[in-house]
Amino acid sequence: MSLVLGLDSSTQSLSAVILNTESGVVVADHSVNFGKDLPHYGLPHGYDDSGTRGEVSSNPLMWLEALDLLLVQMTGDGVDFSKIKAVSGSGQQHGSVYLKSCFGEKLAGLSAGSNLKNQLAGCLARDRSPIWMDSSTTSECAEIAAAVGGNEVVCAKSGSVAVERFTGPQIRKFSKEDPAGYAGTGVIHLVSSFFASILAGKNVPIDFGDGAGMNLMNLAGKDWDVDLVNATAEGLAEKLPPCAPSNTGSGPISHYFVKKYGFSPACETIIWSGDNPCSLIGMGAASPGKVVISLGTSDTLFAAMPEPRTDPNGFGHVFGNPAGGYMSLICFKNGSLARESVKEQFGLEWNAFEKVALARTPIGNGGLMMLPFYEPEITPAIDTGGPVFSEEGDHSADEFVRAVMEGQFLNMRAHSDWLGVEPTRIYITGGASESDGIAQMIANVFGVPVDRLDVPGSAAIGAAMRAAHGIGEDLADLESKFSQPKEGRTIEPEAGAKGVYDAMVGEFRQFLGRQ
Ligand code: XUL
Repeated sequence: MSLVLGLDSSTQSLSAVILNTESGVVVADHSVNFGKDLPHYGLPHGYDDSGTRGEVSSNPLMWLEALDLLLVQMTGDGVDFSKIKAVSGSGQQHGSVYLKSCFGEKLAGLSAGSNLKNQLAGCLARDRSPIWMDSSTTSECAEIAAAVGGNEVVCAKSGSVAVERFTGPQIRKFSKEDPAGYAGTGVIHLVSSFFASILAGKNVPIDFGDGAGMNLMNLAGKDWDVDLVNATAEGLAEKLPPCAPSNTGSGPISHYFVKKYGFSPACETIIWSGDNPCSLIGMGAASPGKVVISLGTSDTLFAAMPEPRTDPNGFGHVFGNPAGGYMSLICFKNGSLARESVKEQFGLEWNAFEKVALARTPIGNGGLMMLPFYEPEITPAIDTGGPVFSEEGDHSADEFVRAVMEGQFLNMRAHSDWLGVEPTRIYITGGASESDGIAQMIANVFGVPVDRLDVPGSAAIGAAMRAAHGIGEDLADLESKFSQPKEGRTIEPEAGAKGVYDAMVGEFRQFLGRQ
């Protein structure tokens, strides 16, 4: 039997899947929700957005406690970790963890008699981790861009213009606001490489997939870019772990997990990647051709790319593809966040987002359009202070539901043409992808059939597939077992919808331009 473990540390939860790569079966699927299961951190959605200038952060101690809790719960549910051959993981992208130089030594000496949180708390050089939702670093982005000769240079080197949520601008802000804390930082990890280091019991590299989301890595050279690193903060080169290909092995699992949870001392660890690069693998989209929309806390649209191609408007990104080559990604912050706001405003259940509610309103909402930006949006970078309608008046709950979804996917269509890919089919994943109403909306707005995969959580599945690939299993074989569309659940576009949305996408652009 060949079992591999994939972990996924996302914005709101930490999840685990175990795959049997011989039989093609998902044998375990567990999750700890930060808000519900660890309420004592006071972060109901896994993050603190109380900052007044767009700061959004999380608590690395909560992540550590979640890892122990998840493994305790899985043991309680009868999971036997001794058969796991390899483990890897997926982390929310861009978030950073600031550690003192003692981190590596502490990891090597962890005692199974205590827990991760108590043993590693003293190694934090900063008690908060800024995460991808943070938008507070506009001036640091401008400073970095100016120092290297403009945003065109940042984009040509790193695959993205300087972006508020990316790690480099976040590091610069920390170094300016807390010089002593920055000076006391020995190593800066991403969420992905932080967890990967804990599993390996030593500091491990940052992979090319997630590393590209920092404004620090040179895409072509696949290593830290000296100019960008120097423009970001003094002494940063010494604080960054090395960059490495995503399938890099980092040795056997730490003795902490062997003694405490019964892992085999021969279980191999593979370095982690970001959630979007892992989803690319989990969706079977590692080779160019498939366009994926992931519907999570944020919505993202991504695809493998044969050649790195950058967004002239600066909203899209190029990351490393964990299977080699590159991937494009566009992130829309108002994903589930906006859908949840409408649900809460009208006291609705999720089934309001199903086809049945949409059937009560016409395709195109009779010309009513919404800019669905409940939070400051990333793509495009705009803060409308809340949703904006094209027509004043009291709008019904049904009109709101249609308007938020049409607004989201028209915005996605309007901002993805730079990819130069005309999708012929779209694959969707993430919590909201189970909704037939949302799937139908995507099929209608893009005018192509929409498919879902048979397995849950593509980021965790992709992480587990990467673990198997890292110990020599064939990726194409893994894709044929775990990344197959659910039979009989393809959603076709409705007759006449494409024409309505082809016309509306131009009107949406104009409406956006007037803000
Ligand atoms: C991608 C991004 C988000 C996070 C969410 O650039 O910021 O999709 O990765 O976890």
